[in-house]
Amino acid sequence: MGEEPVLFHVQQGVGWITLNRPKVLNSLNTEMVESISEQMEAWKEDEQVALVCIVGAGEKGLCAGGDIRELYDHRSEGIEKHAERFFATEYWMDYDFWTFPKPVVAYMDGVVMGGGVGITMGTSHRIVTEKTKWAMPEMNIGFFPDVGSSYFFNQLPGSLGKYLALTSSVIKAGDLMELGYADYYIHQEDWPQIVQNINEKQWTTENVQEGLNALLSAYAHSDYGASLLQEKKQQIDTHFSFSTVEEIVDSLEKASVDKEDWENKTKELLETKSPTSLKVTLKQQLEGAELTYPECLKMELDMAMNFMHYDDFYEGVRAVLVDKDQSPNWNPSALIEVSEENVNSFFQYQWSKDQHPLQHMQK
Ligand code: QUE
Repeated sequence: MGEEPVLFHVQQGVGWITLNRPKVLNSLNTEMVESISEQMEAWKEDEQVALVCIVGAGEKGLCAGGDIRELYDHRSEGIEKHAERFFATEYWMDYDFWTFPKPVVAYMDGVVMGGGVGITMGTSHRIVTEKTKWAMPEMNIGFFPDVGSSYFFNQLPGSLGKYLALTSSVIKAGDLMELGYADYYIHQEDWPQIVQNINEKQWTTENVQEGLNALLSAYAHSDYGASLLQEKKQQIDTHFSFSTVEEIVDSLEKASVDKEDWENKTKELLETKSPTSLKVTLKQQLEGAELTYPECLKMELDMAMNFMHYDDFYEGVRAVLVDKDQSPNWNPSALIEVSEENVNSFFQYQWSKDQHPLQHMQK
């Protein structure tokens, strides 16, 4: 493996993308999202490429998210320029995958979180394994679930999207298959054989649809296990249907009969999160219900930029990724102290006239 953070090669009609920073779980930096976006634009038109496959280097998984640590290190100089370039390009890259006219295989083995979810959500052949661990974990670091989550969480039934957004819960293959966030469940040990089969064939626009479906179906299994979310769906729908975080917490508290029950544990989990992040994220999910995918990305870019001026974000990154003490001091520390005005301010970012970096995103 070379030192490049992303590797590209074309073989037998397949464009391969390998996220290549295994030491940081292939987390995405500006250089990576720029080069992937450029390569996808080129492959879109390239007749030698009938199919794209994206994989992660190393044993741990596809991608842990954005390189948030890198952003944090820019906090005292030029955070704005840096953040704008990173988030705008990352969301364009997500949009490139979402709108790509050829099949894209995403091998979602191991950790698939945050930015990794953003890449894979728009791909056509999403493969999960018994090792897949999937989450939008941003609520752990005083941020918000971005990369299109205001769109794709709103596609889930009932209040499952709000639950996943607010709790940052990690889910696995059974849930991903049942939710429609994954297309094929395979056993991890079969992946090398699948790659070999892909490499043995010359892929063309004519044979790719049928050939790819047949190849992956031959390795797909249906023993992906129970959907744990479906088991809790009724409770989730009851307690997360509200439009304020206070009502959600209240509802869980009133329904709890024992400290060890799901209601109390879920309430305690919410209480570990930044009160501001919780309120902003709930509003984001409510707004997203009315928006298209590109409109969601535009809203999220405004939000991401506003989060760069918000202390809880730096405190969350410090507590989880830098000092790793896992005990952030949120400010304000209680839901009641977060005003509606404050929440609303996260949705207004002042680009100069017609300068929103995603203004030309269409569909
Ligand atoms: C929330 C996040 C991220 C996170 C943890 C969170 C995130 C991210 C990583 C990360 C990066 C490199 C690593 C690693 C984790 O963790 O975006 O283990 O080596 O990139 O709670 O948003």
